[in-house]
Amino acid sequence: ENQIKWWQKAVIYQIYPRSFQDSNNDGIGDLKGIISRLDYVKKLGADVIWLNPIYKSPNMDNGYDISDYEAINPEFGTMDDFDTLLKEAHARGIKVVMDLVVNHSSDQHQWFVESRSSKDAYKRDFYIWRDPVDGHEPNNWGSYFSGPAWKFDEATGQYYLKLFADGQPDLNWENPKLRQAIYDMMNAWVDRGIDGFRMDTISLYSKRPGLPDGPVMEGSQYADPGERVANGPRIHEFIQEMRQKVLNNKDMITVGEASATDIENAKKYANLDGSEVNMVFQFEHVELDSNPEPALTKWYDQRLPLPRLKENLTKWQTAMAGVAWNSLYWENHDQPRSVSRFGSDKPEFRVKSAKMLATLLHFMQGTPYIYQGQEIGMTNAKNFGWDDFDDIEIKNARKYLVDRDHLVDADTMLSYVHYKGRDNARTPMQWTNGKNAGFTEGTPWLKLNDNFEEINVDAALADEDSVFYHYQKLINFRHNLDIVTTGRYELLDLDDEEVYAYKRVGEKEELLVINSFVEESIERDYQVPENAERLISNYKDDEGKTLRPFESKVYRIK
Ligand code: TEU
Ligand code: CA
Repeated sequence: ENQIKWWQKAVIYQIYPRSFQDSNNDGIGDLKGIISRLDYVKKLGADVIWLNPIYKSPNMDNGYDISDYEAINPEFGTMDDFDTLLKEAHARGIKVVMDLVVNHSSDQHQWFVESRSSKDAYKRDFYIWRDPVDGHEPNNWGSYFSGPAWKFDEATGQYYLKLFADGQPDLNWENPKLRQAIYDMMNAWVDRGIDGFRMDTISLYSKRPGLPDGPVMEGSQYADPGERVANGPRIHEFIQEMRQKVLNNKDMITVGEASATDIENAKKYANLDGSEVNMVFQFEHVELDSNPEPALTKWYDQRLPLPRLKENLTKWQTAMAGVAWNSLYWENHDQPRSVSRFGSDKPEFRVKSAKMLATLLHFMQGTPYIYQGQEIGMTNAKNFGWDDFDDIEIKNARKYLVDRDHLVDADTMLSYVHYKGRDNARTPMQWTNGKNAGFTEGTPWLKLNDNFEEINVDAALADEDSVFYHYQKLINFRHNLDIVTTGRYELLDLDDEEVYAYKRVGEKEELLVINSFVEESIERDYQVPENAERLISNYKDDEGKTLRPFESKVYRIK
């Protein structure tokens, strides 16, 4: 029998530092702000915080373009502030996970400055340079942020690969000197006392030899970068090497962000034998509601039929069991607000559906992640117009897909962005109903969601029926009820389009988890025995077979 590891019973709270809490009123969240809110995280009950990148960066992609991996971005504070944050978190029993962004750096990083300086620079091969082909890009790969995956550099007359923004050149993992430089940098952070890494775009490090063209996506001039690049031939070798050179024998928590990763690869990354990382973020369940036109990728505003979500999550629950470990998430800084996407943000259903989604996820097998604001049911920011967005992914979608390629008109794209855009999750945290929701006294770097007068932490803490206290209870169950970690997952009624019900089956007991996704009352008979104990629900009472709007309940059956 596998022994339960601490991170299999842990709940992780994700902090997007820019938008969490500003301490000096420059409109940008910072480390001192985070320190001042650690008691809040503790009250929620989370075991770990994961910080989005806080390193030095010109912020082309909000810190995912790093110009110095060993320096704190002055906007966020100093290294002393960071050490204080670490100390204060540890004093509260909270672990700290740092983002690790090493598929690419910023074009301002010293490595790239040297690399681009001449064709025979010592660090030339820290990045991926190719000659033009017939005056064009070296291959047909598209960028994740729309447009081509290559940028021409006048200085040496070559292109460099950049799967994301122009300012994010891809690092060349084939080069052992580069890999060693990354491991040295990681070890410096380990020595500082951090507790783990969330590894950005882990599936993209190993590029296929020769960088071959791919099939062009219908309606586009580019090949899908995910299919071309993800899980390349040396990827598991690289991760195992990293494990040996940095992480071995250390009780750290590691999660790989693995876009375009299937079960087979996930089983290797997140294998319980500990050879690579503890767990991965898989992307399938957040890509089911993508546009049927491949060239429009994620940009869409239609809901997916519930059976498709059930089928997908069930596949991951079942295939990983006993072999590897899942991460569980609805939200992060790249995803829209779950209550707007999978539940309902109508005032009469927001709290009910936010709790329902929380219960559905938190009784599954894996390590749950809560993204800041999710625990109070924050919603998508529908008050944003084209001039309000900051996110480069949104801006490039407008530039390439609307203005250059005319794949959709601007109004349709705006509707897609309101549904799926990343800025929905990046609006400042809503602490109070006062000025700028208590985030800053200055001018916030990104507009607030205009519903902060109703939806804020003060209100949530004052209401014993709030989404916040629901999450608190769920975290408690994970800590105290082993079956949440170990039970066998069993889906009920795949074809039911209105209810997502499943069981967790243990040796002596089982849990029955019932979640309605509809705004009406419906009838369902799950043959709940008389002596079943109702562990948690989003309604005060139980009407048995009648499920009220977004009703969610969990029975413990012995
Ligand atoms: O995201 C990686 C990733 O796969 C993105 O394409 C993601 O799918 C997209 O943002 C969703 O629309 C990571 C970070 O989480 C993201 O914030 C960064 O922008 C990206 O890497 C580049 O570093
Ligand atoms: Ca600040």
